[in-house]
Amino acid sequence: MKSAASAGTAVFAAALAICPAYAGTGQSAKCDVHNAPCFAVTDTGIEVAFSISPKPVRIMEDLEFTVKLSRKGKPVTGAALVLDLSMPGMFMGNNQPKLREEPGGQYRGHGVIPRCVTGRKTWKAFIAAERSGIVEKVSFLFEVQ
Ligand SMILES: [Cu+2]
Repeated sequence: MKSAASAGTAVFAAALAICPAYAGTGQSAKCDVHNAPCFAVTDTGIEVAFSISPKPVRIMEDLEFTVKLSRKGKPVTGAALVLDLSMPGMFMGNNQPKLREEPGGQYRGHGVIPRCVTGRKTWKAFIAAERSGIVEKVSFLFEVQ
């Protein structure tokens, strides 16, 4: 592997090795939200880092959701974000924590992941970022505790 151009790139590359990148095929990247941010790259090269805290991530707790957008390591600002939390194959109500933009291409908000009556723990985070009329989409699958 070539040496990374910057520390940021190195961190991103290392994270990709843990969490496979979403390749724009309509599949969700699996992600271990309890240990590290989820990473994906959109078709147009926007890097998306998604994290939930506090960790481990538990249902029925006030959670903070953070999405960080960058391109080649530089912050992507001014995007309108939608974060949609759902369970694959099951309607769990509308779970869309509102994310507010902060400096550095970071978008943050709060919400609660509800309890599932079946006891299942797999959730999907769908993120759409709209900027200048272009919508970038990624999604991640993760397990809650
Ligand atoms: Cu459910």
